[in-house]
This record gives sequence, structure tokens and C-alpha cells, in this order.
Amino acid sequence: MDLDEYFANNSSYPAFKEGFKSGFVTLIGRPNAGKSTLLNALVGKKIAITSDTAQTTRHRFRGIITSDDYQVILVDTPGLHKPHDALGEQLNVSAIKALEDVDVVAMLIDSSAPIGRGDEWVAAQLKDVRAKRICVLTKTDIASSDQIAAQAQAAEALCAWDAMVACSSVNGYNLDAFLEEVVFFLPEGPAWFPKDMDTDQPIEVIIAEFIREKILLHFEDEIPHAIGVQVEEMEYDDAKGIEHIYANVYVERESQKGIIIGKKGAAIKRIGTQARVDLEQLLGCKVYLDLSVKVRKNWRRDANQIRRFGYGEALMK
Ligand SMILES: Nc1nc2c(ncn2[C@@H]2O[C@H](COP(=O)(O)OP(=O)(O)OP(=O)(O)O)[C@@H](O)[C@H]2O)c(=O)[nH]1
Ligand SMILES: [Mg+2]
Repeated sequence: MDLDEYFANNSSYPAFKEGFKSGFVTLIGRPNAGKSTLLNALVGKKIAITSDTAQTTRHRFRGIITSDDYQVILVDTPGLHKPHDALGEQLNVSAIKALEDVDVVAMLIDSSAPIGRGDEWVAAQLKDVRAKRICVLTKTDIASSDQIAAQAQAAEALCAWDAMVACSSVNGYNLDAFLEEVVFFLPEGPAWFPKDMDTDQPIEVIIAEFIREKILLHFEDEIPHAIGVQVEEMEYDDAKGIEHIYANVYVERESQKGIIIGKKGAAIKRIGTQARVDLEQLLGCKVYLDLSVKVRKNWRRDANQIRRFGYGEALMK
């Protein structure tokens, strides 16, 4: 069976028609630029966690948008930064790798914060990419129009852009314009993924990430960076319609364990309660969440341990 025939007969894929466009778009930028928030806004569903903490994203993964005319595959990446440990190095490597073999690279720059050496370094990584380059000035809802204009001018100097868009993932301003630019640059071709698929992240990974997000929300300084989350087991109780989820929260030191658990378990209980709300929405059923806190000494410095969490790992081609 040739490819055309396969797609015509496989109803879970969009019907292939003349002019259908599809391709890959990597979102790249400094930590906190707004990559994961933009991905969620475009996909129309929370699949990526977001937070004020730098280096929130630790997985490279895809978010998929399919219409009758196109399939855009967005690749979220960890923010590029000056690494302090093996984890940071892994995250950078995985982000840089996502610049290969894609059709479009969108570099996100926070329009509410001054362009710095970090942005210059990210832009320098785009010099030799074969993809089209779109500059995306994010967070226009919290920047003045003068600020956005000045930012656009400063961004012009960073790279030879094929297009530039200013948008906001919070109020939706210009998100359609960004998508239009992306689709314009995509090649014609059939869909890569079924039409109802919105991410390639395994459900266990999304669940672990949702739990990690609540920890980022509650703690500052070292804790957000020192924790890793892994789902150990999932079991669906058919009779009661409850998903039982057992997950481990790993820390690097005994002292951090006490902080995460809190007085009489108050902190871990609050994290669990908040994560459960998100997980019930994600899974569409009641959730019983069992969180255990464990120590994995200095895991961030150990490549094998980092790999065990799947952080920075190439989940794709
Ligand atoms: N006001 C406003 N805030 C935004 C917007 N986009 C993102 N943010 C906020 O900026 C912070 C960082 O957003 P993320 O999407 O986590 O940033 P990121 O680029 O994925 O960060 P890393 O994963 O750490 O590289 C979060 O607190 C978001 O809520 C936006 O359009 N407007
Ligand atoms: Mg992110």
C-alpha cells in the first residue's frame, strides 16, 4: 500500500487533500520566555507545565495542532541557559538538538524584559539552522506599545528573521497571526499524527510534570531545581471509576525531604490536593493520588539518574 492510499484509508488521520501543509516548529528561547505557555495556548489544552521558576521544562516534547488544512507540530524545549550541573547541560543539549530537522524555528523573546546576553546567545545558535526563523515577542499584555516597538528593533539586530510577530498567550493577542506565519512556511505534505492526538508525551510523564508544577508553585530557591517526579504505578478501579496514581517525589538531601513533607505532612498534602484537581481534569475521572518523598543523593549531577527521570531526553527523531 502506498502512503497516499494508507492515509486515505486511515480515518484517524486528516483526509489528505491538495495543498495540505504539515511540519515541525521548534520553540526556543531563554528560560521563562513563555514557550510552554504559548504551546498550551495554541494547542488549546494544558499539556505543558509552566511557572515563574527558570528551567521549568525538562522534557523536549511535541504539541500537535490539526485543522482541515494543516498539521503544525510544535516542539517545546527547555530554556537555554548557562548550565550549573549535569542536568542543566542535558537540558541545553536537548534544546539545541531540537533545532535540527525542523521546518521552522520560533525564538521567543519576552517583550516585557530587556534583551540580554542570554537572548544573544540563543540567537547565535540559530545562525546555521536550515529552518525558517520567526522571532516571537511574547507577553504583550504586560508590555507597553513603546516597549514592544523598542524590543522589536533590538530583536532585529539579533538575527536575520524571516518573520516577526508580537503576541500574548494570556489574552490571545496575535496567536492566530503567529500560527498563520508558521503555516505559511510549512511544506505541503500529509499529516504525521492522527487528528485527535495533541501531544506525544506519555500520560505518566504528563502526570509527573503536573505534580512537579505544584511543587514549583510552593517552593523557592533550590527546591524547585532539586526535585524530580516519577509515576510508579497507575491502576484504574473500574467499579468506582477512580484512577489510583502512585508517584515518587525525589529530592537530593534529607533536609529537603523534610521541607517537601512539611509540618505534620501539611506541605505534601497541599501539593497532592492541588495536583489532583489538575489530574482529574486531565484524565476526566476521579483520582486518588499517593505521593512518597524519597532521597536520591545529588541526582542532578549524575547522568544515569537524570536519564532515569527522562529529563532532557530526546523523545523524538
Ligand atoms: N503576562 C503574561 N505572562 C506570560 C505569558 N506567557 C508566559 N507567561 C508567564 O511567564 C512565566 C514563564 O512561562 P513559561 O511558559 O513557563 O516559560 P518557558 O519559556 O516555557 O520557561 P522554561 O520552561 O523555564 O524554559 C510563567 O509565569 C507564565 O505564566 C504571556 O503571554 N503573558
Ligand atoms: Mg517551558
